[in-house]
Amino acid sequence: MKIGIVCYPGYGGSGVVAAELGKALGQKGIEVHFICLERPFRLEGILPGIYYHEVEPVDYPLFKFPLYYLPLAGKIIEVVRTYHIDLIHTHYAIPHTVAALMAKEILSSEGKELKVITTLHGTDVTLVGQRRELFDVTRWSILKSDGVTAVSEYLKNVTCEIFAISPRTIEVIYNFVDLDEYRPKTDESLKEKLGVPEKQKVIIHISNFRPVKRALDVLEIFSKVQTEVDSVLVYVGEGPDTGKVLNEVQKKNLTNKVKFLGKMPKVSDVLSISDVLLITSETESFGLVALEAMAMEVPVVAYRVGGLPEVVVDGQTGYLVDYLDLEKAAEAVVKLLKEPWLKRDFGRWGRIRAKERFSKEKQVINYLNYYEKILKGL
Ligand code: GMT
Repeated sequence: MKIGIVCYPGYGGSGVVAAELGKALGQKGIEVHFICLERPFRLEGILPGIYYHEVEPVDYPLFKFPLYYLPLAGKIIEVVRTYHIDLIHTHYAIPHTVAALMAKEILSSEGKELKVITTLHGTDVTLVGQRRELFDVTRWSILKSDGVTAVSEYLKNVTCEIFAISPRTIEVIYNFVDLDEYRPKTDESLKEKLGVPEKQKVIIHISNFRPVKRALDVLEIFSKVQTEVDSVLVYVGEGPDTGKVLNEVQKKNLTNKVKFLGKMPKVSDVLSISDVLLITSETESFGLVALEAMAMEVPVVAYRVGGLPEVVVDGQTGYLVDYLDLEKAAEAVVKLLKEPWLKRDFGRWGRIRAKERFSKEKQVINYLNYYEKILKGL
């Protein structure tokens, strides 16, 4: 089997899932061709079975913005023709699936049958796809794909509801974590490197700081927590709301208790010294970072939204509180920080759950089976 993967290469869950899936398929002897704007940040070095093809946006004085979607379709055609690819797997519907479907149509006129599978990741349905100008295009791309997967039951249901796409079936294939890479480890020097005293507890938030992540809520919750427990807040990632958070940290006089580490390609080191992961998203189709934390035995405190209840078990691997209930979220964090046995217990259950339901091995096999089904036209 030869496949093409189209994804956003930057800091985001969909790119991480696409890159990790591609690497795992390559290790199984499948030829995988990534077709992206840049090399995905998780695809470092020489990897078995992995090829990378760069899409060059086309600029011309007449255009207001460089074109991406059409050169992407052109690149897909070129790669499919050259390497005899059977299937394109797009991550994030817009505009990737639309470009792949255009390539499929063009190639069919020369007798080449190309299958297109779309994996919906979340905001392509819940935010971007709902914009009036993109709604019909997103719906069409879902209906015309040969196969569609969603990363949670929540996302499958919300997609069917929003786009009224029955009888189109959507397969749920959960996101996954590499349990060898994300495993608990003790390296005391990491805390020291961050300038955090050994006895101080660490609360961590990892995101792209888009408005949907509500990164300011994290600070509100932390400002309550730190009055009760000696702790620091570590922010990992960067994005549109970083400036707002920086300002608010200064206003609250918390500069010596809040650290900004910026973007990091791998978060396992920083998770290994964390006591609680805090997620305050308005919606989250899955919450890959919650799974990564659980795999590392770090309990999660989050709002009960989207697909998070499918990942985090309330009262067992973390606490889920009502949306915007900052008070309850702070109480939950304090409880976990004050009772080390509880944190340990939740952590262990988190890793067990990650292993049982969201292991890389299991989900990669699910993708492979789905590819075979679609290639056979079933
Ligand atoms: O908003 C993000 O965090 C980025 C976005 C993406 O497409 O990269 O994340 C979505 O896909 C991830 C991987 O499947 C999921 O774990 C995230 O929950 C989802 N984000 C949202 O639904 C907000």
